[in-house]
Amino acid sequence: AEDKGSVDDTTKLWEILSEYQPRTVEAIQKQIVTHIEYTLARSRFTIDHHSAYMATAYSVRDRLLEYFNDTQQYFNEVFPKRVYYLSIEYLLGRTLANALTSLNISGVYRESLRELGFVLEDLYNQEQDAALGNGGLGRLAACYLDSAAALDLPLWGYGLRYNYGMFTQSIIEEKQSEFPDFWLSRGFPWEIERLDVVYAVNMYGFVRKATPAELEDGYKGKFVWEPDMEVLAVAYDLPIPGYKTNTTLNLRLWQSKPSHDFDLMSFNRGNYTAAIALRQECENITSVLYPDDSTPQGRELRLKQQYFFASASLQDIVRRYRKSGRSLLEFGQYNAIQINDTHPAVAIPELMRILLDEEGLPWGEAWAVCVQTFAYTNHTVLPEALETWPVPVMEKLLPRIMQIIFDINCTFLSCVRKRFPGDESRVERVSIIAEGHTQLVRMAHLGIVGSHAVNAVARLHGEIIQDRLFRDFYEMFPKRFTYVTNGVTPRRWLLECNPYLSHVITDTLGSEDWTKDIEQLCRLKDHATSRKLQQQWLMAKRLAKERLILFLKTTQLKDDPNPPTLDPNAMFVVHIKRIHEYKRQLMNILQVLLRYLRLKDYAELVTGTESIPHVVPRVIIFAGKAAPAYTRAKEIIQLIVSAARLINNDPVTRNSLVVFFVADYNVSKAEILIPAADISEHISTAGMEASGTSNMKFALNGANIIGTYDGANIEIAEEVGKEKLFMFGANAKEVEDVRAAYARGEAETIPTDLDRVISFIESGALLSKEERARGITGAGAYRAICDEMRSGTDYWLVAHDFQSYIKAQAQADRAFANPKAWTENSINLTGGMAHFSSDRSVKEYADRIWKVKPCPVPGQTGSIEEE
Ligand code: F58
Repeated sequence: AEDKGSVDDTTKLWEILSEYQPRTVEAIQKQIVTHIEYTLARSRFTIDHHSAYMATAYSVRDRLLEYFNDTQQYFNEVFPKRVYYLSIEYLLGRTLANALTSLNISGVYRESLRELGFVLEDLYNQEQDAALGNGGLGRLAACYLDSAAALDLPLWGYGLRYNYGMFTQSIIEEKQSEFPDFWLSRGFPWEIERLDVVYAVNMYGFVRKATPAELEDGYKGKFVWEPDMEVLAVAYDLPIPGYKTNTTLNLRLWQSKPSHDFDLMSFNRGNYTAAIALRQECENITSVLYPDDSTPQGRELRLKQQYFFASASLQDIVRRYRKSGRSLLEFGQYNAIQINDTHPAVAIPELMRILLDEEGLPWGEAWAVCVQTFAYTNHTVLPEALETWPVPVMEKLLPRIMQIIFDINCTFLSCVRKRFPGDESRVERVSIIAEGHTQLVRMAHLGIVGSHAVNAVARLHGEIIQDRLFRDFYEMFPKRFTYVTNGVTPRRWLLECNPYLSHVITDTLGSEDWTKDIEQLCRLKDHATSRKLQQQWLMAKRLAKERLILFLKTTQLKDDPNPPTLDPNAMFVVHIKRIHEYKRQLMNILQVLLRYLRLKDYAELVTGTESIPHVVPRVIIFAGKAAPAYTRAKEIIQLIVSAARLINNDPVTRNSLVVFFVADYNVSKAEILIPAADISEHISTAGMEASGTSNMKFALNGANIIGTYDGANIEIAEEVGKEKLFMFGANAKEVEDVRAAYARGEAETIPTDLDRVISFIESGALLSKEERARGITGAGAYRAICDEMRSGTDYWLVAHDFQSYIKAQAQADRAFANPKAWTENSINLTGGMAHFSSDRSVKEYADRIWKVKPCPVPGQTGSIEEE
């Protein structure tokens, strides 16, 4: 970067560099064709949809890069306080539509492509999802990047460039099977490889004291880490365009690669096989995203990923800051680093290592810089999901980091002892190191101790972490704790995914300003009773349903010889998220089975009719992935799939009830499912779902919520009025009480309706043909589920909440039967969702936690094309 080349007069260079590409149809067409010929080396005889997509993407990328370069240059000039968002996951989904929308050039591209013989929307479908995340946490990170760019905040994201993203899910013999997702196989046109941005990351080896000779030579630290392995981190930059602004931010993803220097080190010399194996080990670090949604694997590779990520990012951040020539003591005034859950928390001791060993700062000053810089977001209260690392593992892999963590802990615990003399049990509770047979590093404790702010992701979640999970810490640092309720970007999750409704909204409000100034949405409520709007609203919903039906027909039902008919007038109920016991997909499918049994009862009474009268027909859709090692979650998927098979093939009920499990749920499928829903399910056991974000996406698209008093459901209910939603079940406090009663041995008798469904499963009704052929009888694969339901003490309170859930479902049926009132309600839901835009969330982080201000890139007026 220091090498400016040998040209003295750069006037010409600058002149050309500051020319923006024209945005005319003709210029765009030329550029696309140029990419077809020169970038992809295709001829007119070999151009297909995929190469047309690639060429279009490259041409859009060229435009993005103009803004990107201007933005980075402007940030360097102004040198505002910057934010770095560290997340080990980003669930980005597709980019093309998003980039076109942000640059406001979809129309001119559509036109350009049309003349070249392509339909823009067809090209969207050529793009593979970038699925570098598991679920909500990774998708939240992606929404926050979008909002930070739209708000002109000087923010960069850092992450890992996994070769294999979230696994591909197939349903084979009614069970989940996982396949690798090699998302890069057909090329990823959006990134910029930065072979010149490379850092070495140390691993293994030992730590020794610096020698007097080294100190004399200018070495600044007291300790020297002699690593046994050195891995290189290469940067890949992904431009993040801001919606209708010049700002284009950066998501920098690191890929691991072996270091050549290290091959030449003495112990490798001559041992060719070992050297190759070592190179492989280095490459493996960013090879695969961990598909675990519940428990840390305790695997060394995962820790390697985390440290590799933290170290490369921190080295990059410190280097950028140092270039400005400012003092490291002011580092925290110019840099805020947000750690997204504990996965990047090892960045805290890593910054300490850089400041102590490489920069020679004294401990106290280095620590003050750390705490001022870092902030930590917690996303879970599930104890099994709170990360810990065995000390021996960390000591072996990261000897210097382990030493620093021990020192941090020692200093921290002496403060605790001073404040609470004699309270050794408190010391044990808050220690970063958990004592026991094997000592463990508690990453959440490290995150809290090393940050100036710790935030939950919804209000209830905030209360739970203060009162229960981190109570001792809250007593020590009450000001450190806060919550920022999650939000979702209205661009991807309404404007792009639901063009029908967006059009209606823009038409009603008289402008498209709501896409940037989300408060405008509130004005929809003034029109909720308008007949005209209600009709348009219904039509938009219908179009979204038709699109989903088409999708199901061409995928799911493609090979079905006897597919169920899908009626767009039916109530579409959607339950999509990771499969987990606490999210209670089980409760939903049991309810569906009860509905089925009741329909059968009813049909018996009214025999001879084509369809069952006076019943609100339902299309019920489930989707989601189970962690590959999570047996119970996989049994739940199997239960849903086999129930769907039974129900969809029953001629008696099939006009009133259809059930799907849509395989391989991802962001682009969510974009089809969410706009089509009339109702969505957010039915976690209260106190367990930190926030939830799909609840917001559904309500934004006018879908109602059947939900528990959990996470952000509570705040949504407050915002729109809880009578507008279908809320049910035990609240967080009651869940605690019920569990305490269970623990005392006070089992509950299970409700009759639930008993009926369980008996039905136990009768063998859901066994597959193959299972029957193998002589299996009874509950088969669902034995454990049935037993747990019958126990009367199930930990997730499915049995306890069942009856009130059934009631909520019945209320929904009744409400849906009145389309006018339903539609009015739906308009009011969308109108009430302004608060759940990620623009609002990111503003809160910026004001309250990061203390950063927007830094709008001036840019050339008119450089953004108005359509
Ligand atoms: C989710 N966590 C929460 N974790 O469950 C959800 O309530 C919340 O809305 C969302 O974060 C955003 O705050 C979540 O998605 C993961 O996927 C982890 C990935 C790494 C392994 C452990 C789970």
